[in-house]
Amino acid sequence: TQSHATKEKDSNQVLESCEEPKMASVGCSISLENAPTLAFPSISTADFHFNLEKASDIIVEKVEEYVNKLGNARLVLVDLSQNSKILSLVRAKAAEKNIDSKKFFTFVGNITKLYSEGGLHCNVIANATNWRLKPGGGGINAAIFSAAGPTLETATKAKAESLSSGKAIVVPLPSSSPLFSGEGVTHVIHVLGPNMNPQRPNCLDNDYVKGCKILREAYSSLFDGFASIVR
Ligand code: AR6
Repeated sequence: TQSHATKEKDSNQVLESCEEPKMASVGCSISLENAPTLAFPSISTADFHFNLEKASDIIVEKVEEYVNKLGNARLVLVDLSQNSKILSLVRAKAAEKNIDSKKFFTFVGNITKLYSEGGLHCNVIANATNWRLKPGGGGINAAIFSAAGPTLETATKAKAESLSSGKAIVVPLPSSSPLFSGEGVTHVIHVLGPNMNPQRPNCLDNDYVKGCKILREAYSSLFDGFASIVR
């Protein structure tokens, strides 16, 4: 809609010109503002202590692999802070590849308020969860379960009781959830990444051969899950 497009374009959440694609010159390009969009966090790089250089390589590699398979759908890497190191690393590495900046970009904002505060419409959001698929634990998992309300927990339980690392699970969000009505989110995809934090379950003790393999699997499962919704 007009107001939607205006809101997205004028958003002050857009902090760098390369973050949110500008409208191309008139007549040259179709706007993707209402295209199916997956907003996802950098999996495992905060509470799970995964190395940022290695994670950023894997994010760019997996985005490059999937972005053209997804038609007009968009992939958006989100983080809370303008100073996010993972966003800078990914932006720099993505710029060296032939990735369409209308289909993949980074965005600064709270993943639970991308439309209401950032004007960015994302119908699907990814959650970096825990193996129990339970609310809490801090980070993005706590934020998403809390913003979505108890219906997300119920809908998640109906799909699975637990998740193994490297896997993702697609959960349709009930329309009664405030994330659905307020933000336009129709699905949450829970992803469990590799853990390098000794204080958390299943720590890989710095085994980055295993860790990188699992992180690649995690992004593949996430993007496959998104593809299954887009189709
Ligand atoms: N909006 C956007 N990005 C966010 C938000 C938010 N509201 N909150 C955090 N991030 P993390 P992990 C970014 O720690 O490393 C949980 O306790 C954050 O800056 O949430 O995979 C789970 O229960 C970082 O870039 O996930 C698991 O036990 C990214 O999201 C464990 O943490 C992921 O940070 C998973 O750890």
